[in-house]
Amino acid sequence: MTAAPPADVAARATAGFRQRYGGEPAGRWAAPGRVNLIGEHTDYNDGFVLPFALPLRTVVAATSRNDARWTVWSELDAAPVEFGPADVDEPGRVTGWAAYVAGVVWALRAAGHTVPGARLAVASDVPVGAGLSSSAAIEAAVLAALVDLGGLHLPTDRWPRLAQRAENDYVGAPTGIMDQSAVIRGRSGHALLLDCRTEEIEQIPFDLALAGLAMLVIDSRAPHRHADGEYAARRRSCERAARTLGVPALRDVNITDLDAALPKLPDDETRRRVRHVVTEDQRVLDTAVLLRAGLIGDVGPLLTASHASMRDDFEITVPEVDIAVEAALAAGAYGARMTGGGFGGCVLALIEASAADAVAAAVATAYAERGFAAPGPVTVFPTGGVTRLD
Ligand code: GAF
Repeated sequence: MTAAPPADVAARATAGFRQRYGGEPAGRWAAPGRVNLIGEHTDYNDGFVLPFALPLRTVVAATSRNDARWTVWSELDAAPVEFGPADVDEPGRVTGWAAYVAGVVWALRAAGHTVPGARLAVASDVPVGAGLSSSAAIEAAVLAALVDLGGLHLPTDRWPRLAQRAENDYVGAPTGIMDQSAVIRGRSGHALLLDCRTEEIEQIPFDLALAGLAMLVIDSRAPHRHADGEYAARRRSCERAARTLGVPALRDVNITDLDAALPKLPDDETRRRVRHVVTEDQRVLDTAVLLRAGLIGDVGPLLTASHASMRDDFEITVPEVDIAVEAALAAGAYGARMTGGGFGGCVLALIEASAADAVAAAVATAYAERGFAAPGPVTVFPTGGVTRLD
């Protein structure tokens, strides 16, 4: 099964705009979801990640208005949400999905920009709660719309930090820079190697079709259990460990120093958290070496090792994702791992292009045997980042 083409979602955004506001939008802006090939919970440790943008998009149809107010309608809700400067300037006042929109307005204002009032209609094919960065997609699409509508001077390489601030400081989620970077800076046919400390990037060719391969993304449909609290706890644990080790961030613990560093940590749990981050950074760099050499099929074992590290050391997987990984590997996947923040979400499996149906069926059977809700498999390929459609 292939992802829905972007035209459908763009048409829905336009229809929503016409119905809510009357008339035509001044433009439409689209931003993708992302999948992370490898490098989990390394971004807020100043480390390395290797995500790519997905062919599933969020589209914002918008027009400016003369007063400093923002009205947003989304497919997620019947009624639009309206807010003004007083709501925006007090982080947390706008809640739910609209908080991501208010957060972008807030972050732009906090950076000194005069943000135009706007009417926006949002449609999305990026599933919410599946760990595919639906939040970064709406942030990026809204940001692009407001920058264009207001004629703001804001180079795109500054967009990821700004969108991250919206999420960290307005919405209150202590996430890193990976998702916003992937959905803004992603390039078609490439995976994005990002140094999360310097924000330097390398676009690495990642042509699955040329290699006769495919990437299957399987929505585990596991309900997110305590995801927000557990994510924040992992982050705190990593930051405490870095302080104990006397380094700015865990990125500064080299793989060759790991054995010497672990005994300095106070308990087994912290040692396992650190081991995950340090080995995961190395797996990202090793994956990048293989991709540069065009050896896509060879990254499979690194993906599977990443999953084991998340399961055993970082403890962020749940039975549904572990079973999906096991079933995909048993059905012949070269490698498989959970992708994203954890506690549910999606599993990706690197497979022969011809094996998509068989691997998806194997996972579905394993789920049925355990009484899990049916998984949602889809094949994906790297697409470009945020863009103006028209
Ligand atoms: C979530 C966060 F938003 C990212 O910043 C990243 O930490 C990821 O979890 C885990 O790698 O998607």
